[in-house]
Amino acid sequence: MKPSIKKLVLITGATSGIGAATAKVFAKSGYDLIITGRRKEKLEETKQKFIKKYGVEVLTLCFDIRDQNAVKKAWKSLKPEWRNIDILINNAGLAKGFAPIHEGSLDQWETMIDTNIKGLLYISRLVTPDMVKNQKGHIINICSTAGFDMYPNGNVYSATKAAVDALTRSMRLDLYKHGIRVSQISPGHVEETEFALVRFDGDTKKASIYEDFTPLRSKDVAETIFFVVTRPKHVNIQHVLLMSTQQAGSNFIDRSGRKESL
Ligand code: NDP
Ligand code: 8X3
Repeated sequence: MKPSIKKLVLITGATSGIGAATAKVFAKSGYDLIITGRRKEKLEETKQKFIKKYGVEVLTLCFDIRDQNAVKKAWKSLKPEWRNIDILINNAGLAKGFAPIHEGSLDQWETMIDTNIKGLLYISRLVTPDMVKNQKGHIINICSTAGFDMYPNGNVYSATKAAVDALTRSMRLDLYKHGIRVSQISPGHVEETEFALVRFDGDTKKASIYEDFTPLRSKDVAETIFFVVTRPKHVNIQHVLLMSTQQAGSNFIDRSGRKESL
């Protein structure tokens, strides 16, 4: 179903996982897109595919979201009409490592803080002035169950997601009087992503964390995001916390086998 008015969505971290699945759901529905990430080829491949398959306009911005100047440069490279973002999806993020606090890696902590908190702030600071000027817009922050429900060895990743939650609520307080909706999506475990592989530095054995239960799929999260942004303008779904049926909390997962047919 095409939206009646063409809308522009900016999705950070659209080269894989939740961001890529979300880009597809929006492109399929006729939204124009700005997709970002560090992997240029993936962005280009997605762009060509969406233009051909869905007839939408797609722009790619390749930058490391931790680099304030790179984010600024990418934003400034956009023509003014591409800066009127209707929907900003702050999705780029990652976990690095899985160690107790007394053994954690400072480098990994910095990577998570710089990406999940500072990166989200850099892009939001650039996109929101035009939203305020236009008196409309919708921001979706991708948080996590980890931001509310801690688990052993999750420490700094959880802290970054708790910060995302604080920012979501603060951003809403700053922006609601300008007609801007701020929403948050907090998923539990999601497969069809590179999340675990990235967390464990490409160690496929350690990253095999979804084999004994059925987690959410990236498309489940993408469809939830789509539902949230397509409510009537007077409705703001502030927060969606979603988990697979076999997960009841960060520390409660039914690992008795995959139950695909649930
Ligand atoms: P993926 O690893 O599949 O995707 C992460 C995306 O973030 C990639 O597109 C990656 O692009 C981008 N990214 C990471 N670091 C940077 C950076 N420094 N600069 C620019 N882009 C970056 O994981 P998910 O899809 O699972 O993760 C998406 C979001 O969902 C994250 O915020 C994550 O914390 C959250 N989440 C994930 C859950 C899960 O179980 N998978 C559950 C709950 C929340 P590139 O590598 O090209 O730069
Ligand atoms: C990702 C989910 O539980 O691995 O945010 O932290 S978890």
